[in-house]
Amino acid sequence: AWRKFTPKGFTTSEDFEKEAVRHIETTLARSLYNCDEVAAYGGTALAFRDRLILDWNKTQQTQTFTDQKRVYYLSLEFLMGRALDNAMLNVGQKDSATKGLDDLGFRMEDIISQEHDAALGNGGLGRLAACFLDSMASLNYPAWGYGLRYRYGIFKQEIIDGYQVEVPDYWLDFNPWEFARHDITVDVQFYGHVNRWQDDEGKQHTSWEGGETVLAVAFDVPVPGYETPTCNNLRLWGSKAASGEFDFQKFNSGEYEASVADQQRAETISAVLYPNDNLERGKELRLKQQYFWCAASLYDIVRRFKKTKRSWKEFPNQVAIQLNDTHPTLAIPELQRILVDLEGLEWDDAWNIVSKTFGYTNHTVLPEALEKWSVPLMQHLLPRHLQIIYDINLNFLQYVERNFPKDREMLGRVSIIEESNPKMVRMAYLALIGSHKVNGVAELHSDLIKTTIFKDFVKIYGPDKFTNVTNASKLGGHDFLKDLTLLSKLEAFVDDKEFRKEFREIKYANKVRLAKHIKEHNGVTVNPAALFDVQVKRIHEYKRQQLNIFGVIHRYLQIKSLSAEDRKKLAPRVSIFGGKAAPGYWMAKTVIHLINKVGDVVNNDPDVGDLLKVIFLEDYNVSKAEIITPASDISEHISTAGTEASGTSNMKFCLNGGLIIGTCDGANIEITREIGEENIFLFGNLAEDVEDLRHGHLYNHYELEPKLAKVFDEIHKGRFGDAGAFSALLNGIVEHGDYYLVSDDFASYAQTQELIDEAYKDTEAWTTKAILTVARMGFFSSDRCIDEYAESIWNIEPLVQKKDD
Ligand code: 26Q
Repeated sequence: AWRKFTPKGFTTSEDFEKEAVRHIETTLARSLYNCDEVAAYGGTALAFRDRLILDWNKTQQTQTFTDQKRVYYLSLEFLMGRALDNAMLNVGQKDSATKGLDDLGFRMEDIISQEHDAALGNGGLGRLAACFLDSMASLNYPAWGYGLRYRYGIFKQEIIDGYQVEVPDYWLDFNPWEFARHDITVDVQFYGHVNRWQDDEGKQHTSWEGGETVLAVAFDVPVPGYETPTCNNLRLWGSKAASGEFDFQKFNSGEYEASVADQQRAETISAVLYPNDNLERGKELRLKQQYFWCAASLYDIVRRFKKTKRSWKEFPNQVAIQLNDTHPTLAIPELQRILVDLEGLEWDDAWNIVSKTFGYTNHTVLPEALEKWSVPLMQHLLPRHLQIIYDINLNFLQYVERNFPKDREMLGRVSIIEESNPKMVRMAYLALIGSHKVNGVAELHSDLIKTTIFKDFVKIYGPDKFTNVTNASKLGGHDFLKDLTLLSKLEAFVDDKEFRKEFREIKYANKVRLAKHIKEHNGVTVNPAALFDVQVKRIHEYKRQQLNIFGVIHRYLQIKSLSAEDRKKLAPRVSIFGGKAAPGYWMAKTVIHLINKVGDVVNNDPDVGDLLKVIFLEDYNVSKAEIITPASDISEHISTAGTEASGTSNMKFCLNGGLIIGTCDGANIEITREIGEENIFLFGNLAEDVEDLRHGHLYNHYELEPKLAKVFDEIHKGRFGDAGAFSALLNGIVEHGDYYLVSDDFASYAQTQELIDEAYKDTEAWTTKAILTVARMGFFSSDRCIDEYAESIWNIEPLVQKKDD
């Protein structure tokens, strides 16, 4: 609505053209007469950027003047995707630009696709952070994101001979959306030693000295809200050698190579995003990244606070800091260090401020994903922080001892320090102890953390420290429907013939578009009338892509066993997979290989034809999701119950008129409650039974489910190439306890897939399910989610700007 009052810059296609051409000719120094799509993208992006910048400056100025409480969202990942389409959607005037580009001889779609994805994230956690930035701006919250400016985002995936190959993602060649602030820098210290002394009045002082310094340079990215003048800031830190590192001394004394090496070592810190999703492996460089980013962000936040001349007591009334998982946990001892060592506060006063400031979001209960860092490594890299962590722990354990004198075992269980060899710092415990609220990301998950990993802490702090904020998703430009608040009104149209027809036509058109993409990239012709069955997400054993591909093989064997006559009764299906495996995760890579091998066989079998196609889409990312998600009839969210904290693509698919097959896990449970159980295909064992089933596998003899045994026989016989390539995958299920319960859930899964075949044949009933699903998804808007954080964790209010005259 704001836009209607304050149209800054161009409002017509002619004016847009003028602006775009001016940028192409001057800012980009390109002559119009060899203007290609790259230049046209540049001109368009710069024209819209101009409009954003004015709002951005204004918003920041208003936030400074008003000086109300702000929230800082600390995340090592922001999976933003492309910015131009979003800028056009939020600013308005996309139609003028489309017309203007058309006059210049370009198609908007081609111009949008020139932009490189900002792929600074792995998966769900990074995408959630991007949605949150969007909603915080759209709802006018004074909010900043803080992250790292990786030179390389998540790798690009190529599939070569059915194997994943990783290619570096250099994305910064031309990025009109960032502004280097060479004047905004922070010195970040590493290594060195701790000094303690007493001053004349007998007061103890501690300082951290020596070591090396790396410079953090701010790069700012505007974050526009939807139909509002609020434009927030995402500040990404790049690393650079501090002056003095690459200095003339070394240079002049002939140590040129050494000084270049110093410089490169500094720049390495922000060079690359770690491509692990839900796995931690204590690498020193990762810890350096974490501290570098926490230290720079905290310095920046404190600097801003100090300008207001308020007393330190007021800090938590002015500043909320949200920790996106444990990755930014070092911000806790860092703020304590600033307050005690640099600002001279008493320990208890400082700790009171620290623990009121932070909130911690947990995104996993998987034991292999819980962050731990070795004490010797931390001692070496961050000696003062290790001391502070020990002091935090000492105070905490004394408190526990006073309150639970009879439970001596508890102290070892809840200690921040794990007494292993080497000793380890448990980051989740530190994050929890240093925060005023801890939240899980879906109801089941929030319940699970209270009964498993944080069980003792519920006894210690009481249940109120723990809360749930169910994840959500944003509706973007390519989505099926744009306004979530209007969604529920759709329900009234469920019987409207015209509407139902249009609804189906949109879905069909989206499937045609994906079919075209598949033809171009995979060389396979798929029938858009077939049921499109999609599983796109990071490849992980707990997400069970293996269950899906075994189900596909089962389907293939069934088709082969039927007469030509009986085959005609089957429902045609396209099974679509996509997702990256962490480069060192061999089992996940094996699953990708199997999917591709099955595709080779099935797609070239003349007996099968349109009845089944198996597609692996290369390099799944945010911009590909914009083509894939709206084209699905069924998507798969089939994690072993209790393992997927929430999932967010499940919501995205439902919002786009697709149905889902899923386990009773993560947000699937709440989706079911919202849309009605008649509109979702649930199957499989429940979370409460998983532990006993696993236990049974380990201590009793277990039989493979018979249909799955047939599938394994065919793989063993070499039907999909060398069986040896898949032996580890099969043995994990047959011999090593089937940790993810693939066999236990197989019959239920296969049966549910048959139900889906039947349901899809009834087009009218299917349409009803799909419409009701979309209509009932309003709860999963990231606007709702952000309002919950603002109210129950951050205690902040929106800051609505006055209308511009
Ligand atoms: C940790 C240490 C060292 C290197 C890497 C990491 C690391 C990186 C990324 C650990 C975890 C992640 C990402 C986790 C993630 O994406 N979790 C997902 O978060 C979503 C948003 O809450 C949930 O919907 C998903 O269920 C959850 O898996």
